[in-house]
Amino acid sequence: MFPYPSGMLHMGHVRVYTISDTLQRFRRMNGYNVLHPMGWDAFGLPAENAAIERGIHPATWTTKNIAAMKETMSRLQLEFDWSREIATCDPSYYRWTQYIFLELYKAGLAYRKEAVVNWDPVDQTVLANEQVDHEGKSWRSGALVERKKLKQWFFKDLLKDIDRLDHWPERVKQMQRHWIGKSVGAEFDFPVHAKGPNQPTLTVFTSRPDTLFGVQYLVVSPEHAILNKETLPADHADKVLDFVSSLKMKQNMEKAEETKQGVFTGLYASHPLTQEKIPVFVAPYVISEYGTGAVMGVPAHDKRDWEFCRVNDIANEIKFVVEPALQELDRPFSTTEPFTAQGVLTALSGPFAGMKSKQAGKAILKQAQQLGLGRPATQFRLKDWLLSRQRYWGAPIPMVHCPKCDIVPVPQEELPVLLPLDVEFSGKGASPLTTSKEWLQCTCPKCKGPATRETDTMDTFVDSSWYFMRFTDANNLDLPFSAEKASGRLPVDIYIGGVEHAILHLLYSRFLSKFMLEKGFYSETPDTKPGHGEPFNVLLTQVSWVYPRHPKMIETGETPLISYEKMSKSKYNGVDPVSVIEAQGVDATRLHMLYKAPPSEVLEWDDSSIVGMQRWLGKVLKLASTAGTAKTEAAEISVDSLSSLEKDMYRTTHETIKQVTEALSTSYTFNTAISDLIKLTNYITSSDLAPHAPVYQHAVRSLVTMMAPMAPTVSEECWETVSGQDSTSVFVQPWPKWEAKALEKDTIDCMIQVNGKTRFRVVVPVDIAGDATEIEKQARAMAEGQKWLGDRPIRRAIVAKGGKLVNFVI
Ligand code: ANZ
Ligand code: ZN
Repeated sequence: MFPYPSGMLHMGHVRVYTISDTLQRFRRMNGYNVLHPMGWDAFGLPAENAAIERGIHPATWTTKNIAAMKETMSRLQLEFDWSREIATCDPSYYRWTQYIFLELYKAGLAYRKEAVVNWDPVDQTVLANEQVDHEGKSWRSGALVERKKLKQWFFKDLLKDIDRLDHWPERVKQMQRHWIGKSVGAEFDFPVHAKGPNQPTLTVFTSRPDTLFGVQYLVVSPEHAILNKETLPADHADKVLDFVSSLKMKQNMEKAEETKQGVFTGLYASHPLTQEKIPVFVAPYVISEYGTGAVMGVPAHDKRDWEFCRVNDIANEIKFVVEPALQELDRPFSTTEPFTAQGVLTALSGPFAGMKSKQAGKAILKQAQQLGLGRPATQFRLKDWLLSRQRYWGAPIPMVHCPKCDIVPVPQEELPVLLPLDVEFSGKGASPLTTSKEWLQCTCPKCKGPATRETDTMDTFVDSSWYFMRFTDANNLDLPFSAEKASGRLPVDIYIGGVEHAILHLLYSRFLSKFMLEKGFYSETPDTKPGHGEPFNVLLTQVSWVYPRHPKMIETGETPLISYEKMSKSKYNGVDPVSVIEAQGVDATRLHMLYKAPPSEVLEWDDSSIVGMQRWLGKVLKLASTAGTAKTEAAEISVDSLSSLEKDMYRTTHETIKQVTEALSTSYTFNTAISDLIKLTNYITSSDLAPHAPVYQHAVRSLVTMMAPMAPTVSEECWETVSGQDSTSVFVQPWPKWEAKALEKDTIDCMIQVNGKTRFRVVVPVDIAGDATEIEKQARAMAEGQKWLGDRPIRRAIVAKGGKLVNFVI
C-alpha cells in the first residue's frame, strides 16, 4: 500500500515496507521477475491545511514531503522500481483518474443526487465527520453544525464475490461482508389516506414478513418525500416540518436518534391485508438511505419498535403475533418485552395462525403479492460511494454545467482538467476552486455555449483504488494502462499494508478492478487467481501500531491495559525511524521489526531489545571472516561420504533452508525465520568442524544468503568476505535449495514410557525405529533402563508416533 506523503515515514510504514522489501528480494533470488513499485497517495486534506495555515501551496508542500520520505526509504535499503513512481496529484496520473470517472459515468455507475452533508453555517463550508466535535460543533468556527442537503457525486453498486478470496484474512472478509451486508426480506405497500388528488403509497422494507399482522404504526425517515406541505394534514404540517428542520442541527439529530423521539404526521395508511387504519410517524432512527426509508412498526417483535412505541406513547396494547413454539418454551412467555425470535403465529394473524415464521412469511408475502401490495426484496446494507469533496487538493471531477444542456462530461481527449494554481485558501466559503474565475468559466462541449466547471473534486479513495493497475504500465500516455501489460501482471500477487484500510480502500479497489476487467481494460489469463477481477491475491495485513513500551513496563513485564494511539502523521507519539537507523543501524532495525512480532500483531517497540539483533549480526560477521580466511576451492558435497560430524552440520543447514524458505514463501512468519537463522549461527559457531571443510563453508554461505533479504547490508558485506575478491552481489546468488536426502537422519530420538509415564529417552538407529524388541534391548542396557525396568518382564509394548514413542507395560 502506498503511503500518504505526510513528510515523515513512521515506524508503521517501516514495518510494512521492510516486509515487502524482504519478500521482493527473496523472490528475486528465487528467479522471479518481481515488480516492486512505490508511489504516493498525494492528494488530500493535510496539504490543503498546510496551505491555509502556512501559506505553502499544496503542490510545493507535497513535493517536499515526497523527497524527504524517499530519502528515508533509501536509507532503509528499501528497493523499489522508481521508474514506475506514481504521485496521484500529478496531472499525468489524475488525467487517468478522470478518464476512469468518465468510463463509470458512461456505464451509468457515476451519478449525482442530493445527500446530507455537515455544513458549517459560519464558514459556509462542508465539513468531514472528523471535523465535527462530540458536541456537534465545527472544529474551526465552533458553530453548531447543520445537516444540509447538497447535490453530490456517487458511484453505485459496490460488492460481490467476497467468498472467492481464499488468501485474505477471515477477519478482513468478515468486515467487508458486514459492511456490504445482505438482508433478504420483502416490501409491502401501505396506501396513505391523504388530502388532495394523489393518494401516495408508503412502501416499507422488512426482514420479517411473518410479523405483518403485528404492525401498529409506520415510521418514515425525516428525509422522506411524503413529508411536504401538500400531503400533510394542515393541522399537523407545521409541527412536523418544524421537527424535521430542527433535525438539521446535527446535535438535535443525534439526540433524537438516541432517544427514539418521533412525531405523529397526522397521516394514516391502510394495512395491505386487513385495511386497518395505521398511524404514520416520522423519526430519525429510520435511515433515509436504507431500504425504502420507511419501516413498519412491530413493537411486539422488534426492540427498536418496542422502545419507539413506549417513548412516543403510541399504543396501549401490544399485538403479539408470533410466539415461541411450545416445545421451545422453557419459561412462561412474557409480554413485558419484545419477542424477537422466530416462532409460531398466534390467533392475531388470522388465516396464518399456527404456521411457523418462515412458512408464514412466505404465505403472507404471496397473498400481498397477489393484491399487488407486496414483493420479495433484498437490501444491501451498503451506501453508494459518495465521492464529491468540496476541496481543492484532489482530482477535479471532469464535468461541465451548462445552462442549456445541464450536466455534460468533458470529452476524454480533453483531459486532464487541470487544477488551477491561482486559488485562495481561506478554509472558508465554497470549494476553493470557485475562486479561480478564469478556470471556472468554460465552453460547453455539447452546444459550445458558455458554461461552468464542476467545482467538486474526487475523494482521494478514488485515486488509490486503481493505482496498483497503473503500476503495470506507469508511463502510458494514451491509456490508464495497456491491456497487454496489465493482463500479464494482474492480479497483484501480494498486497501488504495496514488493516485499518481493510474495509473502504479494499472495497473500492475491488470495485474498480472488477469494473476495469468488465470494460476490457485488461483480461484474465486462465491461470489467474482468484479471478473475476479481484485485485489482490494474497493480502497481508498489519496492525500498524508500533509503539514504544514504557520503561517501567519493560521492567515489570506488564502489558498495557490500553494501547497507545495508532501512530500517524498527526500524532507524534511514535519512534522516529531516522533516529533509530542512526543509532542502531539499518539491518538491526529491519531485523528487529521482523523479529519482534508476527506481521498481524501489534509491535511493541523498545530500543533495548534491538541489541539482540546487533549481537547476532556481530556473530555472523565473525563467522564470515573465519570462513573467508579458511576458504578453499569449492568442492561438491556428497552426503554418503560425509563423517557423522559433517553430516550433522549438513543436515542442520538443510533443515534451516527448508524452514526459512517456507517461512518466506508461504507463512510469512519472519520471526521464526530469524530465530532459525540464529540457531544455525549458534550451531556453526560451536561446532568442532574445521572451517575449511566444504560442509562448513556451505553452511556459512547458506546462512549469509538467507539473511540477505532481511539484512541486506551486513549480508552483502559478509558475502564479499566469504566469497573473496571476485565476488558478485549476494543478491545475484541463487537461493539455497534443500535436498531431501540431507534431511534424513541416521538416528531418531525415542521417548520411553513405563506404564504410561514418560521416563527417559533413547537414541536409536533409524532402521530399528519402531522395533520394540530392539528398543527394549537398548533401553535395558542403559542406567535409566535398569532403574525403571529392572528385570521385570515386559507384558506389552505400544509403539506410537512413528516409532518416536514406546510405552512398556510392566
Ligand atoms: C418489521 C420488523 C419486525 C422488522 C420485526 C424487524 C423485526 P436488516 O436485517 O438490518 O436489513 N428497517 C428497514 N428499513 C429501515 C431503515 N431505513 N431504517 C431503520 N430501520 C429499518 O433490518 C431490516 C429491518 O430493519 C426491517 O425489518 C425493519 O424492521 C428495519 F419483528 O420490519 B423490520
Ligand atoms: Zn450546452
